[in-house]
Amino acid sequence: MTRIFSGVKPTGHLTLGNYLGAVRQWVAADQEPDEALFCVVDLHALTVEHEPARVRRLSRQAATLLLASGLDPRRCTLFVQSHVDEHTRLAYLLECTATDGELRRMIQYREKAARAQASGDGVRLSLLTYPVLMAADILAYGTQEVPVGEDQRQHVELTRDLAVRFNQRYGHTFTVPKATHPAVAARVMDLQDPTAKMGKSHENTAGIVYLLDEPEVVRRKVMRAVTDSGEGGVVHDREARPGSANLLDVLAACTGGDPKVLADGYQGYGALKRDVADAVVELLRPVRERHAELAADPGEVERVLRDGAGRARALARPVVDRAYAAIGLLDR
Ligand code: AQP
Repeated sequence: MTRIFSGVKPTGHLTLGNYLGAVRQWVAADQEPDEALFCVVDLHALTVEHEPARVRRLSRQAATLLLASGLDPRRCTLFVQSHVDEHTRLAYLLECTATDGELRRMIQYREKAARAQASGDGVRLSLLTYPVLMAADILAYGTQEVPVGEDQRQHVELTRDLAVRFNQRYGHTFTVPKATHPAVAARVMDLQDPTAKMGKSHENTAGIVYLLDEPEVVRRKVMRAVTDSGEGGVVHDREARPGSANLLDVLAACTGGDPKVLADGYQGYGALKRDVADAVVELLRPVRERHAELAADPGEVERVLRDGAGRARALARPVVDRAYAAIGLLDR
């Protein structure tokens, strides 16, 4: 059995990008609880300006949505990052392994630091070190595979580099994980700006489909999606026609088809958008319905998270203790 770990940040409402790029893969992984770990990575939400009450609300909502999407607490461990201290304990050792230069090269750091600077906020130190905490999240569990969207590829590469470096310096301690991505829709693009990722913390929400959007809102957003002008009808070309390629990718991910083959079936964008809207509405319908049921019973979600944290702690502690011993710290 393969041990997998992945997480979602409570920085906004979960999007179609989160679902197709990551969450759907988590649900598909038929697992034992100790082999599949999924986490609401709340500490990562503190790396940019945030409102405490909102982070708390979004953390609870993210956990509820993950259950509504089909994660089964009998087959996986679902927990909140800040409930398991081993993540931050290990992060410090990995900060002693990473270099300033390699963290400054991270694309997400550059983009988010530029955004923070432009809005007049200082760049938090934790924004720079966030990939190290993410590496700790992953390495603490002896993770083999990390199912994530394409945008996390560079961070998982860094995690691999840190694991290899630590093992070479201090003796074999960590399993070296690899990222896995879905075959289509590994990077769902914003419907209003198809050259940018659909991101849950972006300000212009017109191009973002949220998992809890009502069907008519989903339809409106899809029907108003920016498409591309050009000869030759609907084609799948991510470079030259990012808008239509994105819609075809979403349709393919929802219906199980091949985006290039699907393109041949359309003469114009109107019909394509209508089919995409229908497919997304149907995909999200059960998630919304189940979310409403679960949200009515917050005690159940809290129980799942408490149990999950207990299980996660028991798995992470021996790995982190081994790392503390390997790096030269005295036993407690
Ligand atoms: N657009 C996307 N397409 C495919 N996969 C995506 N993921 C995120 N966006 C897309 C994947 O979802 C998982 C959880 O993402 P996250 O919570 O770590 O980050 P985020 O949703 O991108 O939110 P942020 O960091 O706050 O970003 P912005 O500022 O862009 O909104 C991950 O596996 C991710 O790959």
